[in-house]
Amino acid sequence: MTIDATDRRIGAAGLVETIRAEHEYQRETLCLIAARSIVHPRVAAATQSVFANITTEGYPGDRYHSGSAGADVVERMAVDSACAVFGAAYANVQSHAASTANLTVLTALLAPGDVVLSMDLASGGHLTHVSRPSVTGRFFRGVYYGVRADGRIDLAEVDELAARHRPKMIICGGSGYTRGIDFAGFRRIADRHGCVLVADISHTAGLVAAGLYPSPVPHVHVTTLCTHKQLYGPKGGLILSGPDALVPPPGRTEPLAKILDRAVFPYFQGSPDFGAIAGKACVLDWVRTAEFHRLMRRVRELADLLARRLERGFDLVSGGTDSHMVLVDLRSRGITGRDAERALEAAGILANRNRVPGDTTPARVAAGLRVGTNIAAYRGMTTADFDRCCTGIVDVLENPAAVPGVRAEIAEVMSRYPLEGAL
Ligand code: DSN
Repeated sequence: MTIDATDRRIGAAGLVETIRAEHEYQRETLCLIAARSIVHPRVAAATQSVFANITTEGYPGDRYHSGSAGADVVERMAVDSACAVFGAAYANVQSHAASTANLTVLTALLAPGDVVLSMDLASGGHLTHVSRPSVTGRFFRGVYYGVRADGRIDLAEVDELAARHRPKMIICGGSGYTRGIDFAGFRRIADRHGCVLVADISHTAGLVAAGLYPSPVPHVHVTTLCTHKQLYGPKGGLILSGPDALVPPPGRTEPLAKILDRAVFPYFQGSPDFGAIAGKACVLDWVRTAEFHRLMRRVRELADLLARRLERGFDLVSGGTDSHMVLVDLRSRGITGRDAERALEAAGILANRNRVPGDTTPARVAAGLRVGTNIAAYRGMTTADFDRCCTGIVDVLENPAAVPGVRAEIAEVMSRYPLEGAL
């Protein structure tokens, strides 16, 4: 199935046809985009429920519109589940995405022009962590730590940069860092320099929930995440805090929880999306089950298999992975991330270009390729089939002439794995 991206029709019939075509495309495609998952059908139903009809502002028990009792119940449910899943003392479930959650936290805790120390984009940081192309980089002054030659964070470098630049905030976590993070070590540095510590676990939230990746919640002041990358939930963000929620953060007099609630509403947002909040309540309930924990173990198994297969011919940043994703450094192979992404797409395999440590190419080109296993695990791929697909990836990257054969093979393999989702 191919979709004509230049199709400009409008109207219901065209839309229905496009949804069907997209479903067919996703069904027959191997999606290894590390930032994606599949919305669980129960979650999709909750998200599209009558809660999507509600517009109201404020928090449970303190709304600005009548008839909001159901909204109060569903929001409290999502908050309590978020706290239970992540061992948090505080959760705010109203953010529309992790990007807005990050901007909310930055504006809640800093003044314009304050210095923030975060991971640089090429080493795996995120756009909204005060990177230069983002609004966050315009309002705050970013200084950046990278990774060592072995692809790992160097806490001595973080400490040294904090001593030199006196940041008000340190951010850890990102979208291209494949290894575990020493959140307790980051906290020691933050405390030494009197700054607030924020962790963004958008990419690893499912592994954190299943105890397969370190949790920042006991260690950092604020944790942000989204519910659509590794929680198989609706598009949306969460803001969490552990023991620090009940006390003032550095330089403030009010408890952190109060500052964060006020920052989400009324400072940053009006009415939240109650359909999404119902979806968050639903997915956070599922995340606590043995079924979800099994799924996360499978995500890790497939990521390790992917790393073992790709390391035979390619350089992997950090030499492997502790998460769901593998970052391939293509510089020694003479192809760019963009070329690799396009060749794989032609073969029915979706992955995305990503910059790698020390990358001098623009983000649109990038010298690396990021590959992740959330969707392959969710669709129940067997080890044998996933291994065949890994062979296909290697074949395409080594020889563009392999594309038609690999495309046919991927379509055959994926036809045996159903794809849930509304038609
Ligand atoms: N954060 C981007 C990524 O990791 O691809 C998408 O939101």
